[in-house]
Amino acid sequence: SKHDNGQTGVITRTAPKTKKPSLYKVLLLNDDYTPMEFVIVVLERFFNKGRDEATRIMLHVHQKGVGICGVYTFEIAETKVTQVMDFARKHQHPLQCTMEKE
Ligand code: NFA
Repeated sequence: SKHDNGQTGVITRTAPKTKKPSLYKVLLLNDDYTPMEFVIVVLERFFNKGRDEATRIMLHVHQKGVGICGVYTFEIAETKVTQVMDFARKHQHPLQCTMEKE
């Protein structure tokens, strides 16, 4: 926007202010029943992970209890959570997916 330099009256232009969106981590939680293969498929299908990265994240969740699938703006993160929860329910697995602000 234009700003008047008070001393000289010279009009300068600064960059229009943009605001960076808040980011949200999408998390998977471990449970005792969801098959490892199903979790790998979730990471491949909904988080665009390759087989090796999907396996690494699944094993991290399995061993630590929780893990990050990706980081997104609010609306994208919310959509991922809904997609994963719907997919897990459809296949009758108790897998839980949540999001938290970074
Ligand atoms: N703990 C599950 C099993 O042993 C695998 C799993 C991993 C479930 C990551 C949920 C998330 N079958």
